[in-house]
Amino acid sequence: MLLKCDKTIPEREKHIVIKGKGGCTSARTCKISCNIPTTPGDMTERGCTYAGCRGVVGGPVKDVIHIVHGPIGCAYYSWGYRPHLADDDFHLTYVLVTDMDESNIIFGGEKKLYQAIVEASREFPDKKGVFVYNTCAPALIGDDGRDAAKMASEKIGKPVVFFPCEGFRGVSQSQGHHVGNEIIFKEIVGTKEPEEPVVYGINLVGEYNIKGDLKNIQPLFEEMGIEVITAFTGNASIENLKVMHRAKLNVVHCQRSATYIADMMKEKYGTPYINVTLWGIDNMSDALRDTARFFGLEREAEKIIAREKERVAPHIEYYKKRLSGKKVFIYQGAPRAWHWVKLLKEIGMETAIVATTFGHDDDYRKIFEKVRKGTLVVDNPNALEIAEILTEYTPDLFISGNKEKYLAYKMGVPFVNGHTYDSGPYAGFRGMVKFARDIDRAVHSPVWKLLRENAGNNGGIKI
Ligand code: CFM
Repeated sequence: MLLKCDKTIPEREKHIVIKGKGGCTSARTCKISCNIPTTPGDMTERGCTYAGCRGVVGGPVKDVIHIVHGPIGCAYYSWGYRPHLADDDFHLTYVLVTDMDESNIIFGGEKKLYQAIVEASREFPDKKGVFVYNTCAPALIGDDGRDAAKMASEKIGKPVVFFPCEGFRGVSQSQGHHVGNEIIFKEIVGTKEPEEPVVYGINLVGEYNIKGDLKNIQPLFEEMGIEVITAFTGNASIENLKVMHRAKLNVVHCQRSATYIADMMKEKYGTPYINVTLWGIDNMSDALRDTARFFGLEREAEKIIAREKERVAPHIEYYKKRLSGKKVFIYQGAPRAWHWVKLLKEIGMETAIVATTFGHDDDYRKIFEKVRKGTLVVDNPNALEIAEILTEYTPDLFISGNKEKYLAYKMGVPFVNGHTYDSGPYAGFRGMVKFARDIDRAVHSPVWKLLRENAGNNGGIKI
């Protein structure tokens, strides 16, 4: 369908679908156009390949120096917005860039990159290696950054990993996840053997420790007797990545950004993987159960699940009473949009609108499987569409990110940040209580009533 604001971009029609209309009755029959280039002129909110590689997959690695090879803006705007925490937050503290300027564009930036790597590793001698992220500018002029990285690696005696993640490579940040997975797999994984043989070891793949999610998850696996070799890449050390090929099982959480490495490990090392969701009570229980089944630790898992469920149940009940029947609009990068449909039902909420920035067919299949008839599904929405949806479809809650937050506030729509979390962490059993509390606080904030009473017509914006 075409929204009113899209009269001048009729191409948007195939990106917006209502489940239950026009032959869209099930995950099999619902078709939506996705993962294709954005129509020129459409103000997409998508990021670029570099953003997906540097900001999502490579960036969280805590003990390497991250250097951006490109203009300063590429570095600055990719720094500091995603709270992928670690016990050493070096990677979030510093932003390093070769700062390519006009003369480098004319005469080349390879020497500058070499120098930057050598200088940075002298400045931070305790770091275990260097990750270099290539941007559009050096790629377009034909810099051989890979060669500069190789020479610098010989000079400093540490690994220098070059990511060819130039922004223009893909249609969104999703391509950057792929590049990040491939380069880490090819250049780091398997370069060392663990000191002790791994027996009950897993990797949590696609778990980025947003606002400390891992502290709600990892201890539960450990309590079952399962060692987490690495979380790819939340709170990850390059040393963890080197030995991740010895894990017995990959437990894949973000299935958009990290299934690539699980597939590559399966092919090369025969490591099986399972897909899980680590948000929500039932999802988290299933994740522990499925992992336990692989190792024959079912009894241990059930004990933990029962204890945690009992602990959170009264809280969940409390919020369920307050939130039942509320209508939600979820707009996330991709997987969280489908991960969260079931979890919101646990607190009585219905998802009425779902949108993703860079979802692929498999993400939308999962969305269409989970949502009920009448749900509006939107691929790669622009700001005008979001504003129209907020006014015409009047959700009781909008779960989205910083780019949309102030639009929602101005329009008087309760909002929770699903990317970086309001309080957080939201993963695991205890995280679900925090998620519910933040939702409750947003939905029942007295500010909305005051706004309606005092702001009157509010400049024509319907609230
Ligand atoms: Fe995976 Fe993510 Fe997401 Fe993602 Fe992201 Fe993110 Fe996201 Mo923001 S890795 S795809 S590129 S779950 S940063 S931690 S919240 S858009 S839905």
